[in-house]
Amino acid sequence: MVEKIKTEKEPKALDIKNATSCDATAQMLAKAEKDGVETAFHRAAAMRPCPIGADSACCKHCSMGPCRLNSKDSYGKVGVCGATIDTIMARNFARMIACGGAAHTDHGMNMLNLFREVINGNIKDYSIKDPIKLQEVANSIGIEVEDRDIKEIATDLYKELERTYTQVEGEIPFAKRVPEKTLETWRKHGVVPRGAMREIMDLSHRTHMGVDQDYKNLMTQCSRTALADGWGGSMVATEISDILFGTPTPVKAEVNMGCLKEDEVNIIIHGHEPNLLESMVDSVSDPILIQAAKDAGAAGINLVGMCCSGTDMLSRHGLPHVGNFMSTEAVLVTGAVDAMGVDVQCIKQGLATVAECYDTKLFTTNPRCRIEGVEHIEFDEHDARKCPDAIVENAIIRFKNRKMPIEIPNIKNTGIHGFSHEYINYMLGGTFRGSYTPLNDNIINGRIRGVAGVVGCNNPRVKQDWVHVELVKELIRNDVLVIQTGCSQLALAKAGFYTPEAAHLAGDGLREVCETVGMPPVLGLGPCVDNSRILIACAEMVKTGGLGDSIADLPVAGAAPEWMSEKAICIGQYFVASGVYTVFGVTFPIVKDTKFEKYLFEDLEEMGFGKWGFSADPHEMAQMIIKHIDKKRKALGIDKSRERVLMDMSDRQKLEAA
Ligand code: SF4
Ligand code: MSK
Repeated sequence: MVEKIKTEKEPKALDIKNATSCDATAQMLAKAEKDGVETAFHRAAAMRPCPIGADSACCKHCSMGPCRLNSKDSYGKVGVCGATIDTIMARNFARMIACGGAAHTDHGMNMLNLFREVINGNIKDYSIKDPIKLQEVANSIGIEVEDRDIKEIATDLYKELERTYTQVEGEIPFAKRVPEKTLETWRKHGVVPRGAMREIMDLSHRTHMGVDQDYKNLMTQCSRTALADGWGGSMVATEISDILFGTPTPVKAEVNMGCLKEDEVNIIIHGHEPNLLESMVDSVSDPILIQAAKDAGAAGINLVGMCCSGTDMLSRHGLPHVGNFMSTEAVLVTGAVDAMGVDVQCIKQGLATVAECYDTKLFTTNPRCRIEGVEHIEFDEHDARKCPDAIVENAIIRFKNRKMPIEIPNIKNTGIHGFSHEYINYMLGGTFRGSYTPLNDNIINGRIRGVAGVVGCNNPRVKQDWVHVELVKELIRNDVLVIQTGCSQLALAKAGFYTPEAAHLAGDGLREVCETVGMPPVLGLGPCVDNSRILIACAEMVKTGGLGDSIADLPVAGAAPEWMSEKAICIGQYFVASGVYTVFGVTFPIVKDTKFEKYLFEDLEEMGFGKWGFSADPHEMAQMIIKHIDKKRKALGIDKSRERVLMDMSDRQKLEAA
């Protein structure tokens, strides 16, 4: 029996039914309680969020404070230095963007370093798997590709993309992919990014005590920094991962905790950088290690992904995925996990205690992310098998000595994942004349009302997965095509929306398109860093024509209904700065009825950007998005076409010919 964890205070009872709509997680939470084990769900129930902190109206940027302001006295009171509530909120918002952007761009820079070492022949375990993608990316930023060998192109691409991080003047390379009118707006407002290091440093400096005390000026640098992530660091991470590991194409895959196997050595990799998981695939396929597992009495080695690097491998290779952010502790409660390796981002420190309770071997692998008391086996791509092999060997030992009773929820969901922006092109336009024209045409003729990116985290302050699923249900029912990334993709995959058959849940127009093409009404594009794929899809829609001249003209919107991380705020800001209406759920880190709120929720749109929105209710959120899409359709003069969406035979033939 698992020893009961000592907590300072007994947690308040958790209402499991209202904590999660993921049945596997609910089953494991009930088991955790029986076993006396605490998870983030229990800690959230026991810990009330600080109301001042939640509104981001508390400043502790110097030791004259902390200074707390709130809406009641927001304009009658200032901090000791005189900072107003708008300054304090904007500075706190800016720090979230700087930190969230740093996480993505550091990940991207690591991928670029890996790319350089592969090109130079210093890393032999990886190679360029997708030379066509290499040529396309190089071509998109003006690098000559005709009659040149791959190594030459790759070397030039590396040098050019390094500027994404380091350049101190001028525009980052991927600014060339931005639609001209959107770029004009950026230039007008001075937000075209330089290198991410420069922008993050600049923004962090401004938030220091006694520097930028004009919320509008701060927000300009927030946009510039966030864009250095979306069209910079994150986009590099996505494109280099595709070049090195292959561009995703649709693949059938299984998700949920039922992917664990009682008679096999179960290994979970959880985090964000795909290279560790790529090398794990080699380790678990090694005949010597497989034999070692069999000698220990196992039927084999079962490698599964979790969180975002798991979503990356799910999309790219169809590797099974056992759950999203709020299930990372719960999955250990099965007792079936022999080892879990983690790299960076969204790794709860609480995993250490839960792993100890169930005798699971937990390993940190990245120098940036160590956890007190957890064994560290550093992953070094120059010797890429050392760390994964050690994780497998430890997992086999744990399997051999399993003492824990095992309970694996018997729940698995099959679906189609791996819809890169390139594949959307081929799928809708055909292999020989890939194009976004059929997508644009179906939006113009009203079969598809618009497109919504529903992305982001789980948050134990709301019922896990429920807000994602309710929002998406409502959107597709109203003919809005949904594209997804991150933990949101997993929420909908677990709810069974990733099959072509789920088209019956869509409105008539979207259903017709899905049935004709054979696609689900919800398309998964990969991990949270791959939100950059959504930006490229938006740029392609503008380039294809018929839907306006800038991203701000498109009938599209974004949502992160269960967000929790600073990365999510940075992502939200780069979508807003790119021209997209972006609605967040759970809570919004500002005080209502302030100038800063009006700036984010109204003024930015008037300046030619997108704008922020907030609702904790998925149905209201859906209506806000639909209203916005309809507003854009009206401005484009295509609002009447939805009245003529019923297909006749010639319409259907046109779709099929595409
Ligand atoms: Fe207070 Fe100003 Fe110091 Fe912030 S920077 S803690 S508002 S005195
Ligand atoms: S893992 S950032 S909880 S999407 Fe990318 Fe999920 Fe959000 Fe982490």
